[in-house]
Amino acid sequence: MSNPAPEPDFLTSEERALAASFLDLGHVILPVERPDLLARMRALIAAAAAAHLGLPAPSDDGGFLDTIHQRVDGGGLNGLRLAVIEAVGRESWFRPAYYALARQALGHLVGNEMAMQRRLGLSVQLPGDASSLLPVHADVWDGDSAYEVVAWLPLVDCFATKSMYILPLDKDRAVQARLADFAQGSAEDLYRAVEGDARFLDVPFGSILLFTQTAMHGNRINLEPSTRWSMNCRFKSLLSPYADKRLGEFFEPITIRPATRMGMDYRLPGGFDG
Ligand SMILES: O=C(O)CCC(=O)C(=O)O
Ligand SMILES: [Fe+2]
Repeated sequence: MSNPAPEPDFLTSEERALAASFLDLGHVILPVERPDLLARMRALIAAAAAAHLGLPAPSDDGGFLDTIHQRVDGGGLNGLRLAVIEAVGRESWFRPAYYALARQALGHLVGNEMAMQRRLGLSVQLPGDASSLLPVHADVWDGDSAYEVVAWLPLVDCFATKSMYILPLDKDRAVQARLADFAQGSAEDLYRAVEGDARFLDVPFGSILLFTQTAMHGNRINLEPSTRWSMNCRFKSLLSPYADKRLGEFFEPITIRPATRMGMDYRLPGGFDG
């Protein structure tokens, strides 16, 4: 006798498992869906960084990025970052490739009609450098929509202080409920209060972190001997509420389905009462 077929349900078991994990922790870490594209993306970035420094494209992209602090110091860092981000912006395939790294997971977590951040973020953190740190924050406190998911992509192995930290949702919500108690203090005071619960995420190259920026997160001085390179990009359901970061400015629609396009374009005829 064969087993009876399972009851039909609206969500697949895969969707259910990913949702449960995201809603429980506020983040998930997954293997990228297109390692081939990830390799191309990193090669472009390594070549752009090398060109900015007057060097030939490296043969070992990961090793080159990991050791970039041997070739640039804190003073040259922002120029390097901007040159790389500009090179990325010139490649029209780069954002579709970024999306393709987590297409299925974003479909499960966000939706199948999405808006994507137009300009990708790039973070480079040299060992011991305190100049580009992000103190503990939730982006939603400062003009982002609560409906966003951040896709955070390591270009080298990121772990411990070379990575970012985030609070698990239960701890985060408990602190946010009494955030007024911290209003007089500094961001560092707030960090001290949550430090014990902060999880520095282990996100090796080849994986991608999807997190809610409604949970407190940030980074600390990179105490590892190698340089952190990561990108970040926000995705949201196209028709979900927007905050300060508007559709058409900060966000661009990437997957409008035909029924939505039909609805957006349709105008009711005037002067006709049925
Ligand atoms: O990359 C980091 O360390 C923090 C990133 C962040 O705050 C964000 O993407 O919202
Ligand atoms: Fe953030």
